[in-house]
Amino acid sequence: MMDNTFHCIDAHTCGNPVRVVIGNKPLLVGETMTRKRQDFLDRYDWIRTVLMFEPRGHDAMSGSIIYPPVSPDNDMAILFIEVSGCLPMCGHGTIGTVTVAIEHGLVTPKTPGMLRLDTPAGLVEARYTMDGDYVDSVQLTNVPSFLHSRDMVIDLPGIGELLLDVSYGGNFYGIIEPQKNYLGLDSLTVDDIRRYSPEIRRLINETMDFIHPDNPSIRGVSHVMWTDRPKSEKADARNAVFYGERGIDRSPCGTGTSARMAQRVAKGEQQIGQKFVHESIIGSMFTGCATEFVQVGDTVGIIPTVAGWARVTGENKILIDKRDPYAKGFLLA
Ligand code: PYC
Repeated sequence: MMDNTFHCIDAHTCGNPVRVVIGNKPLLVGETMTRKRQDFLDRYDWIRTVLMFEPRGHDAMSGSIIYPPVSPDNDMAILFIEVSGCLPMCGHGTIGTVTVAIEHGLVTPKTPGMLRLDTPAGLVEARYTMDGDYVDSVQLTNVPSFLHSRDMVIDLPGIGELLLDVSYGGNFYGIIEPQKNYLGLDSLTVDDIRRYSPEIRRLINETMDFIHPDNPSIRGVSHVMWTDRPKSEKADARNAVFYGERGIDRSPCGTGTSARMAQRVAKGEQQIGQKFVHESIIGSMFTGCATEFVQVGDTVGIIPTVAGWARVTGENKILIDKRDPYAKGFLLA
């Protein structure tokens, strides 16, 4: 029987929350992070809803649980928890988790300045720089990313036809660029993004079953990315990423940036080795690069890197009072 107290360190990565659970972690069964993720969902999903849903979390809440590595060559494993479930991979979550783990001495890197991470989507390498006792920045070498489908057309009630691509960067993304019926981010309110995106995701998933060729547990478009030209002169593009039922990423989205670079490289809009600075809905930035081509199933994809920073906001001892009718959390529909 687990006790009812969860020790967490709260942080944010370029504006998006990362709640890292460091105490009272459930023991998970399975030889891989894919199996452990399924075990968590089968037996311990209540921990996710306790820590991510209101009143302890919110619509865009996100976090992780750190585990020992599944392979002895690696440094640690990460299980991602967030409002919509357990993502196979989360870029902002990894940057935040690495920052917390290093700053709080939760892991001893086998190679100084680098952590090899087991995630449900595969191996991710994180290189970090220090500023005294603090982690200054983290650069991820993410899982192979690829453009899955291009030039799909959906008919969105109230808006009309939208042309979009589906690309993978650790999660599957529907990517919508400015066009006749979408004039750019300034033409949408936050409420518009929340209203249209779930419907778009539903329509995309109706067209076919999006399945990762090497890991069938990763399936379905979960995220919708609205793209635009940057506001900052330092950036190459801007985005707003929708996830869960109402979440909008405040960071430029690590798996989204990876998916976007895979799409851009496949369409000849970005070269291998070229820097890509991605700006978020709040103006924070990740620096990405497609470092090389890689084969993924029948498709040529890329190996993406994504760099950003995270800052710790506090230490959090989260309690569950058994008398609390909202102990397991709730979300507004
Ligand atoms: O950074 O990969 C990411 C991410 C996914 C959902 C929110 N952020």
